[in-house]
Amino acid sequence: MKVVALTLFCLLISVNEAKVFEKCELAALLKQHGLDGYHGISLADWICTAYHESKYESSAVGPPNTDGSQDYGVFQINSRYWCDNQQGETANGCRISCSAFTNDDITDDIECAKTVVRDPQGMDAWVAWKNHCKGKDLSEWTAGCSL
Ligand SMILES: [Ca+2]
Repeated sequence: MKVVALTLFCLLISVNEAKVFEKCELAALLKQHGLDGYHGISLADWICTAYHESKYESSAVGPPNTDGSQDYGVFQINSRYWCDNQQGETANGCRISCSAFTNDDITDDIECAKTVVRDPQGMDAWVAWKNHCKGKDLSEWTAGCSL
């Protein structure tokens, strides 16, 4: 019985695929997938944003927003506008299920972030970026990383 319970526990862990990235690990991934300088936004802006949105946690799901929508993954992508969480109205701008943003493969998260930043409001879509990163010296966010 104990063995079964442990196996089930491990299975649940692996299905959930939760991952907290290291700063430089995430920076390398974002660069690899073309975010460094994408739409004029520096890699440090993206790292600063991801930190303040999710603390680099791939499985992060935010508490409901005032409109009932929720935010998903390292970039806390919103279900009202960008992904479908099967709970209410969505523009689903990235044509994807929100659950795709909570596993440890962030390729699709990155692609959706590109779509978000091409929208007229740009990086202002991320409240954490506006509050913590916009107009600041962001050199710390990529310091010490071999990129
Ligand atoms: Ca993903």
